[in-house]
Amino acid sequence: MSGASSGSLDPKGPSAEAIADLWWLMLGLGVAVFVLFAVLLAVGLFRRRRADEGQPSEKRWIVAGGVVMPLVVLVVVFGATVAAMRALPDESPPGALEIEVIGHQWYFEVRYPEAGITTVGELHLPVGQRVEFHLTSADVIHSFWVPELGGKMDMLPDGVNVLVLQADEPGEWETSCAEFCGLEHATMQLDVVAESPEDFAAWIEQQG
Ligand SMILES: [Cu+2]
Repeated sequence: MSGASSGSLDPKGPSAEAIADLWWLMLGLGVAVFVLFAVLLAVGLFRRRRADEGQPSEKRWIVAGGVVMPLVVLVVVFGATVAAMRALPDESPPGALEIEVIGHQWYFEVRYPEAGITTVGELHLPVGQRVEFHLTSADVIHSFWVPELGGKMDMLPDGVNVLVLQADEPGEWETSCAEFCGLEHATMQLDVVAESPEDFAAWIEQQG
């Protein structure tokens, strides 16, 4: 199950990959700005002020470091965020597999309407295809999140939220409810199994 190589920084599908790329970009920019300012601060602290130094250059530093640079960084992050959002699939092709996931206090109910199968605490999906998840809740608000595949999305008692996810390679991941939903929230877990379409079909048959 979840080991050293799992989580949202070990993406196994296109949605998670777009989000992870964005995360690395933001980390890189943050580190670059931090290092730059740490160096400038050190230089400023240890340098002797020359007697003939005037005020104008200080103003330039404030405009460059306090206005221009944040503006550039924010515009880059905004652009990358919009691009990542566009990369997330929000609809699935006609005939795509539909899986209903219903949050309960405190377990996940998983239904495969086409096959007429219901499981609890275990979710199987075939790799290499977009799957349409219909998320809802039987009681309070829960949240569905498989970090390796992307997401997360609320499971609401008064409606159905649709999330389209795809797994690019087989794997098994353990995840849990991502929204505090009562005393046993921490025990509300979901085992996710991504497998080849053949294995998935065999599993469906076995369940039926
Ligand atoms: Cu919950």
